[in-house]
Order: sequence, then C-alpha cells, then structure tokens
Amino acid sequence: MTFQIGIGPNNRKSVYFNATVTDGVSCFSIYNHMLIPASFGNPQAEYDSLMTGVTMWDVAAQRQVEISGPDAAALIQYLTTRDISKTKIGQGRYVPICNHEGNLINDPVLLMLAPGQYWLSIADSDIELWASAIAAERGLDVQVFEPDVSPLAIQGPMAESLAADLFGEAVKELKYFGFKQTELQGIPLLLARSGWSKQGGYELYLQDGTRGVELWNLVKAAGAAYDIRPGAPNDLERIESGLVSYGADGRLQTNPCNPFEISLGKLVDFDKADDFVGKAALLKIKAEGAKRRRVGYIIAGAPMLTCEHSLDVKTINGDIVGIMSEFVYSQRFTKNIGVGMIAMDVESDAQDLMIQFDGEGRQINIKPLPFDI
Ligand code: THG
Repeated sequence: MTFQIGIGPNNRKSVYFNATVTDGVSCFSIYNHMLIPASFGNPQAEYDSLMTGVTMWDVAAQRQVEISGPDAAALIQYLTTRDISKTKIGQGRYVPICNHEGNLINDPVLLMLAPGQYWLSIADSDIELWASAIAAERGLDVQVFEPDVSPLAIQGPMAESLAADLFGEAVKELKYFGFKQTELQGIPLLLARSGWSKQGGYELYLQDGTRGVELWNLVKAAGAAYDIRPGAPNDLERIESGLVSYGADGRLQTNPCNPFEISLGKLVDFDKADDFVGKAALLKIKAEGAKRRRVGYIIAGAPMLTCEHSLDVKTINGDIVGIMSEFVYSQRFTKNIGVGMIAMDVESDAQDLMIQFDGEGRQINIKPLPFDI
C-alpha cells in the first residue's frame, strides 16, 4: 500500500521545520494541526541515542495555551481535576482535563509563570477553544490565547551535561517539571526539566518564533560533543516506560476513557475546595468502579514490524474484552510489547487472550506497566 498525504495550509509548520528538513527528517505526523517530526530514518539509532546519549526533538506541536488575567487561577482550577492552588511560580504540574462526562480530553503540563499567568502545554486536542468557551460562559476575567512559544526537547542521559554546557551548572538544580526564564545568545526561552520520555532531559520553550532554526543549530552544535542526534518522541521508549499519550492511548472520539481507566486516577483531587469540570461524573465513576484498567501486553510470535494500532483484545471465544492501542517490537526485551486497556473482570494472569494480526491470531499476556521483563 503506497499513498501520500496532502499537506496544506491547515497543517501548520513548526518554527524548526526548515532545520529538521535540513537534518534529514523522513517522516512527519500531525499534532495540534501542526507537522511534528516522527522519524529521521533510523529508528534504532534514534532509540539508542535516547537511551544512552542525547537526542533533540522538535516538539513545537506541544502548543501552549496561555491563560492570564485576574481569574486565571480560578479558570485552571475549574478546568483540571487536580488541585493547583498550591502551585508556585517556576513549577510545572501534570494536569488532566476532562469533559463533563468525566472523559479525558487532554493531559497537559501546567506551567505557572507569574501570579495570574499560566501556560497549558497541551496534548493533541483544541484546549484553546474549550478554555475560552468555558471562561466566557462563566464570566471569568481572563485572556486565553496561543502565545509564540515552541518547545524543543533534549532527552537522554547526556541531556543534563548538554544543558549545563549551554546554560550553566545551575540547570542541575532544577526539579522535575521545574523551569526558569533564561536565554541563549539573546534568544529568549524558558528552560524546564521535563520531556516526553523516562530518560530525563529538558525542554527549551523558545519565545521568539523567528529564531527557531538558530536555536536548533546552537543546540545541535553544543550537542556534537555528545553525539546528539535529531529524533522525535519515541514510541518504543514510551511504550516500554508506560508513559500515557492522549490521542494514542485514548481519545474522546475513538476510545473515550476516564482518568481511572488510563492510570491517572491519582490525579483526580475530589478534596479540592473548588468545583471542576467532570467532578460529578467522576465521583459516580469512582463509586461504581472503573470498567477498564490500563495494562501492558506481551504478544507471542515473530517480531511485529508493521505499523498498526487499535486492535481488539478478545478471548478465545471471540468476546471483545479490551483494546491494544499501540504495540512495538522491543529489542531490549526481545519481545513484542503493547499497551492498552482491559476489562476489570479479566484476571491479570489470563491465558485465553488474543489479538488478530496479519490475518492470524496471536496469544497475548497482561503485564503491569512500566515493562520490566
Ligand atoms: N512536555 C510538554 N508538553 C507536553 C508533553 C510533554 N504536551 C503533550 C504531552 N507531553 C502531555 N502529556 C504528558 C504525559 C506525561 C508526562 C508529561 C506530559 C510526564 N509524566 C511523568 C510520568 O508519567 O511518569 C510524570 C507525571 C507526574 O509527575 O505526575 O512527564 O512531555 N511540555
């Protein structure tokens, strides 16, 4: 099967686009209506550099939704399931956002920039629309908009040394999700210890879109000492680590799920003083018990190398009892591994589970996340 995807004006380009093309991007995906590099043509080398060195990613498609004004904190408190009232300037937080039915519609990182000024660093759904509509309907005094901000991630065990070379030793003091305003050769940016992998690293939130290529090249030049490679949020590492991806693991339109099903239940703070969107529904879901749980899967048979997703998990009798949203062949574990959700009443040691792949049935086993085979 060979086909092309037409890219038009409704698919935005990142401010790093030209730099990634120069550096050999071979595959893009679309995220928040923007092109995001998916690969530079050598998946194994990209994975290895994330696991043992340092890799740089154009993650400008992790768009920021700025919420500022006198009622900014009140709006965010109402939008997210977490209690953000104790968040401090320079702190980031992982904040699920649900709709009124209690289904997850995004899982952003929240950054508090100043009193009454926040960014939501969003996953793939239109939170600017959602937040501005809710603010207007509730008569809140805020501005909601997308600022000129484009994150660039450096990830991997050598990322800390690279960040120290670029910004000074103080970067080592930053706590996870902590950030500070800084600059690189006059390029304004916010430096955070964060990123979409479990290998550690930083995100450089560029605040001047005209200087994307310049920033990319500065990071690349400094990273040469550590054999830096361009890469992208890495499905293999993310699945091995069990990191959630809203959109891939669950999405309102294709596989609606609540935070309890997708292992984010601990981020629902029913005790916070303020009401929040979805609270009533989530209380009911919690009282009744979630119907599914997030799990890892081991899939029998030869390495599964083709690109498929969202497979039904069935019993030998053909009953659908779960979903495998993503899978990969892991060289590290020398096994096919996947993630997804399974009905609560299926035992974790069930031996009668299958998926259909390439026209044949394959036996699968449930494993807790993260994988530790
Ligand atoms: N960084 C930034 N923005 C983002 C992402 C990011 N926006 C899109 C997407 N990723 C949002 N989703 C996540 C999912 C997981 C994490 C961060 C953002 C994450 N989770 C840690 C974990 O699960 O172990 C820590 C969670 C916690 O502390 O509670 O880092 O990556 N800027």
